[in-house]
Amino acid sequence: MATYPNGLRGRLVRPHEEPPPGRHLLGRIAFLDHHRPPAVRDGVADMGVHLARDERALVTEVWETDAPPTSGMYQDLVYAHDGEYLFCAGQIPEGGSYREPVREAYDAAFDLISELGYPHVIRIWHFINDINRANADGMEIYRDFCLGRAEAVDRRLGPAGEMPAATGIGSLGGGISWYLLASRSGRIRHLENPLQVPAPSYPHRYGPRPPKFARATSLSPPGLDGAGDVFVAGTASILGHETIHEGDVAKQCDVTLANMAKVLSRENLLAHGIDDGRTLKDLRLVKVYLRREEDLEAVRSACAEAFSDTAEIVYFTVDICRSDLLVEIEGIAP
Ligand code: 3EB
Repeated sequence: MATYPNGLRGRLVRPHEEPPPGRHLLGRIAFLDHHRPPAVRDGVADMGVHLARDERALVTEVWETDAPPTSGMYQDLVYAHDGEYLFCAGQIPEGGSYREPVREAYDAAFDLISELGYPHVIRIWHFINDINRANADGMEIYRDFCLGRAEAVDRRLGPAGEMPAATGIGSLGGGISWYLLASRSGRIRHLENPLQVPAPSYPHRYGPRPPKFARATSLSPPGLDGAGDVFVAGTASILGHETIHEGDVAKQCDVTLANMAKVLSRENLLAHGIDDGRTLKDLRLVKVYLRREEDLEAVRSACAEAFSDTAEIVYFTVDICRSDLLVEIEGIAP
């Protein structure tokens, strides 16, 4: 189980499992076989994401900290904050176009972050139903989503505004479910991967506006050296900006793992001014997304070899933002 030096820790648990003594539940994301709207449930900021095809896949992600949180609703978002960390989650109902509702959802989250005073966004996840399908105007839903996100980010942060590590992946229902973590005083550094074009600089052929996220984000307590916790974004078989090894899941796994290793490497952290390093064996709370159920054994054996025996790893069969991608992996290296 991952223990983060700064008090924030994510864990995968069974539903209704209580936090350890002295720890508090900041937020809860249940991966379900249906979706569940964002709400405060039993005093906890909670949302259910439709990501499980059957009961075997049900799992709950909890974010725990050292201080008791205050929770509530802000517009359509559920949130909780403890003085140092903010968790916030929302769902955008299924619709013919996501550009505007995504812009509005991001606007609401930016407002919440500034009102409550948690300016450093650490990590964002987006689960997008029918991600590869066309919207009402014939635009792929992922591209439609990226358009709204880019406009919201431009408006708040300007065109050079930096966004944290993110995941943008398919889901099985519920429109777009998304959540984020932010910090009040933590030191946030966004990392890129020298093997990959930064996503915000992807060329136009991938959509009218590029995806806005960093390859990884490091969260360290102020005043302490080192990388702290490194949140690695959803990572895939992309070199430069191009998908590599179309149709070959084993090779896509290899490139994905090599990309993750590169982002975490001492060489890369040094290039970002951080005197530290991580390896794949440090990763915890690993989420693996695969497009085809039949690839599970191949992906599982690649991951078993790459990651630590003690890492928590979950597998979800969902669509991935590019139709030629078969696998995407994320994790956290404390
Ligand atoms: C990629 O590297 C794969 O749109 O927020 C990974 C992580 C991907 C996040 C997002 C997309 C996103 O382009 C896709």
